[in-house]
Amino acid sequence: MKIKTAIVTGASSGIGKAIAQKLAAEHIQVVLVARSKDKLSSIAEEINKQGNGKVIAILADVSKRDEVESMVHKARQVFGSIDMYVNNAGLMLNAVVTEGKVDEWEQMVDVNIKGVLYGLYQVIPEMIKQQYGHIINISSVSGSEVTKTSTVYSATKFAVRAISIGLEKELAHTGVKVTNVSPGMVDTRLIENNHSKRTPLDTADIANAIYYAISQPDHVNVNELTIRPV
Ligand code: NJP
Repeated sequence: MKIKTAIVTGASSGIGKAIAQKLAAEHIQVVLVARSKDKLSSIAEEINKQGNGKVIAILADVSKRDEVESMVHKARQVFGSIDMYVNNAGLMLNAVVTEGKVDEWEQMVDVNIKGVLYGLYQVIPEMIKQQYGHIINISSVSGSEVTKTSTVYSATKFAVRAISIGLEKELAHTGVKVTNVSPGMVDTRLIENNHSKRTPLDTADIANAIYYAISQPDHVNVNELTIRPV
């Protein structure tokens, strides 16, 4: 495995935390990114105690371009090159168009779409230069399906999937891989108000699927992963 260092956004809870734990357990050095200082510090401490991959925490709001730029800069100062970037930070707020909750729509667009692009902008040129890297974009099953309550959230996740599809073509022959991940329901705070009868997946199920994608041989690019509860 060529991946030695990874940045995981939204690592202060849920799926991002599980991805960071899995990568560190596989001896990858991880930069944990989110806005909650205390949560990030305690996750970093907990992972570092296990003594596998070293982990550091950097605070950043991914919807702020300058904060993403400075986070990636700091990550490079500590770890040198960045081999993997996991665009996981995301929000699912009230998404119904007819209720007109413009502030919520703007937050979702800013974090779920612009946040993804800001991260890519910072890491891709170096990955192309080193002829190696892996981008993981966390979209959703809502990136290919829309319900009457998910319109705006789905729009942002369709956008993430579109970015993954286009980026894979842009990066063909560069050595940089792109994987779009579409989770179904996963047991995190994001689905607090969900009343589905299916038992949600564990966050570790998503982390394990991502590890499958990154542990393939150099010539294999797993472009799409959809993971749903049975
Ligand atoms: O949610 P949650 P998940 N800047 O709320 C961070 C997708 N997904 O793990 O900043 C930086 O536990 C926030 O950190 P903090 C979903 O769309 C999920 O379920 O400290 N970070 C926290 O660490 C999302 O893309 C399900 O508040 C920001 C993290 O994001 C991804 O999975 C299904 C931020 C959110 O953790 C992880 O969500 C599906 C910002 N501006 C897709 N704003 C599911 N759970 O069922 C938020 O299809 N964060």
